[in-house]
Amino acid sequence: MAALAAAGSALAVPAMAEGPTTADIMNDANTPGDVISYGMGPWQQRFSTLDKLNSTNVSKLVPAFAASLGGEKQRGQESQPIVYDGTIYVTGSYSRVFAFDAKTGEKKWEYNARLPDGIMPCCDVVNRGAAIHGDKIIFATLDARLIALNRENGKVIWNKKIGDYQAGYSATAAPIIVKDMVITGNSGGEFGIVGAVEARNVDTGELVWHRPTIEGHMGTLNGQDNGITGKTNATWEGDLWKTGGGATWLGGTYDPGTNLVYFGTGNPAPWNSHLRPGDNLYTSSTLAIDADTGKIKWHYQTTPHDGWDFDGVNEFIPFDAKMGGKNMKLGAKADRNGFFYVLDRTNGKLMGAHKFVMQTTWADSIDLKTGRPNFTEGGRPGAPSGAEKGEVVFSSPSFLGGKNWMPMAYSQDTELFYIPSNDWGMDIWNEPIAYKKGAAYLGAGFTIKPIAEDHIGALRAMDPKTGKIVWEYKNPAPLWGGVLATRGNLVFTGTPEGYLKAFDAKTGQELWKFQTGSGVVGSPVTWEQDGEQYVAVMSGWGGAVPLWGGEVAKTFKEISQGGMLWVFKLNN
Ligand SMILES: [Ca+2]
Ligand SMILES: [Ca+2]
Repeated sequence: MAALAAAGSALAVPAMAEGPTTADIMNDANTPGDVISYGMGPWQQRFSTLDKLNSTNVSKLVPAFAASLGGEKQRGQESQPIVYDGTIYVTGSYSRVFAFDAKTGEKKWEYNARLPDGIMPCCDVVNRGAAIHGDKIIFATLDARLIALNRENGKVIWNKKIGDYQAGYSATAAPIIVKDMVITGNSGGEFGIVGAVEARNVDTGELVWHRPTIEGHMGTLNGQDNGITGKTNATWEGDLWKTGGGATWLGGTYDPGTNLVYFGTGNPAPWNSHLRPGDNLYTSSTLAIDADTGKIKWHYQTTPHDGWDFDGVNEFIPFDAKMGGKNMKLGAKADRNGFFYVLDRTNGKLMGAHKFVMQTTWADSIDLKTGRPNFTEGGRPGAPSGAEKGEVVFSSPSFLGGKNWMPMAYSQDTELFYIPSNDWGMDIWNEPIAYKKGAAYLGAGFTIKPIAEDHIGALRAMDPKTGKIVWEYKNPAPLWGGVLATRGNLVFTGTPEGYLKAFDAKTGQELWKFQTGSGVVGSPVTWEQDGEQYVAVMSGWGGAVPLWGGEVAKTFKEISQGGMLWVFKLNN
């Protein structure tokens, strides 16, 4: 009876969740008064229609306030702010969430996840952002959990495990909201985990569907078996698919028109490719997954039989354009492997593939008919013999990629993609390795090296129709932050040297910069508040580069750590 009474009262007084609905989130790109999704809209183009701040007045952009994440926990701050109803929400390093007053910067609340000893993030203790829905802020933690907080007070509403951290699972991506579900991936490709995409009920956190990314593993839908991914042993020999990697560690995008969720997948495990002959599906790929059924509709593999740690996780950004005289539904990805791919987003057909970096040693070009790379002879590191390491090869891009996690932007005005890229190479070799739960599973070694005298980082404006680089800005240290484009003819991105910079979107001319006191590896956003246009970005140097940078580390050895939210507006 008690249960019935409770149900009755719930019906009589429906628990109306105040706050953004799924419909509001789908419309985020058209509502410049708030930022309620990662990427500023389900397509994640990171384009704002605001133009009060523009290339003629950006020189008058000044800080409105700054807010510290405080404490002793610094390291990489890769988050993108969420702005809603007078509050700015940011995630911080070490699985923290903060709510700040959007007018004053005063802290409203802070949530610190209690992380166990023995978490195994490969590439710093970062987090890339939260999702907002109704009364909740939802984010992923380094011990592979998804947590929903009450956005008014930071109290936990639900807390769900998405992987076993003791087996190397973790999570750092911003979740996305699709049809009242929260959809997320997992991290841990360097530990022989199995990549997956999963959808949960946003109100309860209960699992709706789970789709592994490695062939042979069973998916689920509403607690029932939902078909094996691919066909067991079709592109993997023996048992290696059981610990095959393919982590979906960067999250995904969503296209309401096709109802497809696009997630990239990471490297096959281990790195030593001689142990796993075959294409190793669906690693180093983009997967298009039906949002309702959790089934893979199409896939495109950027690096078949990867041997360089060319994770294919980079964001796949839907855009509409005329190609070959036809209006096309397209999507683009700037891959770790140095090529920029344009696909038909309805079926995964390759429409174009162009280099966006100085050098690709592993493949010359991409065959537009087959969609496969034209591999370079001798470009793959050699097989170990017995206990001896295999032949060392010089490879470019380095495993940190022509572009890594940092999201590009697409301007609907210039019709260009703005790609935060890096020119660097590596010596790489293979070693013997066997899988052991919770231990690094590489079977490879590497040293990263610069390949240019004057830069590593390069922000590049790419015409997706022609593959032409329209302009580039070179930066001494590696670029590691996200990009924002606006209708004000502006492109913003941060540098490890501590600057947030603004460029002319058409010409690439640098128009403004501000020193934030630590490296900027977060993703900037913009919104309108009380009739004025604001810009916000996180500052705090870290991420994979200082951990794995090898010889390029000299470009950033003087940079201090930090943890600040910076907010700017025009000085009127
Ligand atoms: Ca909005
Ligand atoms: Ca990887």
